[in-house]
Amino acid sequence: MTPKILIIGACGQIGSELTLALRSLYGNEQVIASDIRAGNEELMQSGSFEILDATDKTAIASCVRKHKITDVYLMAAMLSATAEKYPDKAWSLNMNSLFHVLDLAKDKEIQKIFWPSSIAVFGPTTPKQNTPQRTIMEPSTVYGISKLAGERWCEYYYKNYGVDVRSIRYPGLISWKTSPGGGTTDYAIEIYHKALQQGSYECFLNKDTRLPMMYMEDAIRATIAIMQAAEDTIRVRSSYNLAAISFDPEEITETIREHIPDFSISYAPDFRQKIADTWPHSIDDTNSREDWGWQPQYDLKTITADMLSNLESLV
Ligand code: AKB
Repeated sequence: MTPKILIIGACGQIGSELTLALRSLYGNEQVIASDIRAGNEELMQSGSFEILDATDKTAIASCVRKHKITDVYLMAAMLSATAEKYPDKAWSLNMNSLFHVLDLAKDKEIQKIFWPSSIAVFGPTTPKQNTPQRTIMEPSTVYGISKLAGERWCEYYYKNYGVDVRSIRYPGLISWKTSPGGGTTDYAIEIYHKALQQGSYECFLNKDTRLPMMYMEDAIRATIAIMQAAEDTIRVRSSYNLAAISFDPEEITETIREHIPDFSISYAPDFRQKIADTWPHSIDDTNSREDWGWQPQYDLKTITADMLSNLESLV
């Protein structure tokens, strides 16, 4: 059966690309986009859109009933850097929205949920290299605490109420279509914009801050793949580790210099350095590969070439 999808947070960095990908896969009329405010032209014109506050349970429930929704992708969240500034708001948005959707599935109003987690669930005591699926998890950021709590609730709703919720721990995501907002890994997008606009970039992380990253195309493919996988192949019901590449600001700079030889970088680490220092350097995603066939396609060189040529064509 073709799913009838509601995307909550459809105008954000992941949501906007996911909406278009799902519309081209299932048909425009099958995918309802929603967000607290309107999005870009392509998203608004390619299918139905609803103004929806992810913390408003009644509004989500009536949207689900109105459109006879089967699957919800809950993409609304406050990311790591912003969440440190607004802990209460971050907790309220990240947790309440999840409960609203989990409860709709528990009450059989929807059939399937996608909910994104993050490498932020790991903390300073987690092994940093090739971080395993199951390991020490003591996140020290508001965002990380909310994502870890969310993961535990997803597993709880699956085990106790049979809720079919599926989740991925996204690494830092790199994209050119929609800007990210309030993340610690956002430097890896800003750097391309500044390289083209002014030939230089002041980085808010130190040059050797190695973090797991992924191109948006890969992240969208992973999201669709986990949702299309047969129910019994999804054996991790908290959230799956997911990996593609890892690099630091110095390495991304080198690949940019292959296209813009006199690009220069300077370093002025701010409060986001403290966040990045608690996160893994690389991720072991064996479970995703074995359970639902995950395989990334983009490496740092192909990401850089694609980012620069697409951003260049926009100006
Ligand atoms: C962030 O930097 O907060 C996000 C994430 C790693 O979840 N990109």
